[in-house]
Amino acid sequence: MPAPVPEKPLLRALAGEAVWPPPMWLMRQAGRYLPEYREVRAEAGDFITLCTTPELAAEVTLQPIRRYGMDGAILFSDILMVPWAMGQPLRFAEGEGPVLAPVRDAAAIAALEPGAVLQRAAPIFETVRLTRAMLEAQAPRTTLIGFAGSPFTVACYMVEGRGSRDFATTRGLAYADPGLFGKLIRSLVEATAEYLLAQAAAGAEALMLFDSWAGLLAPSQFRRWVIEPTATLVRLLKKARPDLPVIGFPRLAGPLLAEYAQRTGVQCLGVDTGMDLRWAAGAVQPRQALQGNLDPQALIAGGIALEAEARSILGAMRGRPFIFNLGHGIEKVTPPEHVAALVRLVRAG
Ligand code: 1CP
Repeated sequence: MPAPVPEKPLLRALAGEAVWPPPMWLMRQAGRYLPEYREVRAEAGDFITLCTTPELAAEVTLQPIRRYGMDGAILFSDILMVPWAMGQPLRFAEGEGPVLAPVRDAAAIAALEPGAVLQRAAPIFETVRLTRAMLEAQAPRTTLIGFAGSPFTVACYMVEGRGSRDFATTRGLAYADPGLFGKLIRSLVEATAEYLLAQAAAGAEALMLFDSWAGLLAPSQFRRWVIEPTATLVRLLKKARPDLPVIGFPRLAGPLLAEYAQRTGVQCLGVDTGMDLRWAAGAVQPRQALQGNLDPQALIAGGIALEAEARSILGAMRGRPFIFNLGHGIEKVTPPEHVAALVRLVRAG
């Protein structure tokens, strides 16, 4: 039996259709550049409280949908909520980013509780349920995107204990003790599959895997710690939910994007700001959608610079399955009216 044709533009693009004008949303579209986000964030006090209070998290997920009518709404949460749900102590320090108790040896890995993820993350699944219901009532053409970090990128934060420019400790551990690092990665693959399937059961219609630090790896390590675990994860997802499209975003993958696209089984490739979209189109299958890749700095600048960049992306992607997005998360200093101007431009095709 052929799969039913979805009505939502973003789901149609993910199914391989060249929808035009292309559906759009922006990575980190709910966030500090929006005054209405800052208000709810202040009310919640703590970032983890915001992520685990379904009414507040659903509200901020919907803010950019109300303001701009985006085609995609991304669950408001964070990639670090998986380690948090595995019992790794986590806090978000003001102006400093995430801080975790580092996991670097067998004892620390053994202390993790992957089996507790579904129970601890229950408020996040409730956010998905609530958000989907609100979208059906208020924006029925908008697709709800669930997400998680990819095993490698999440492992980066778990091992390093904080953000880093090069995640040298993590990459060093992967070479020095691949058995131990592999154990952490396998445990993340399993926990992440369960976590994403629970989001899907709660109403997420597509899933995105953020692999922000994939491009730090040497090719041999990229194959071992990015492509292989992602392929396993996607297989687990597809076994349970063959209908569910997956967007993979191996940031800074460069030419290895082609192998990632071939071997992981994702329907859509997120393209980072530094990659030429026409090259990416040649590196993936014609029915695999691309998503990206406007420079967040062009969105901050606005005006003719923004217009030229957006038009060049549209020109390169017309006639193939495509989702307009940024090449990296939106910056805090972005003027909200520049986002409105971009939406008008993309909607005009
Ligand atoms: O106080 C605050 O408001 C904290 C800022 C913030 C926000 C708004 C953090 C802390 N996370 C988020 C939400 C978030 N993070 C979303 C949902 C919002 C949306 O897209 O609209 C998503 C999808 C993420 C994903 C995420 N978190 C990534 C992958 C994407 C990327 O930007 O590379 C990563 C690496 C993180 C970790 C993280 N969480 C927060 C920060 C500041 C960071 C980066 C830490 C670092 O510098 O390494």
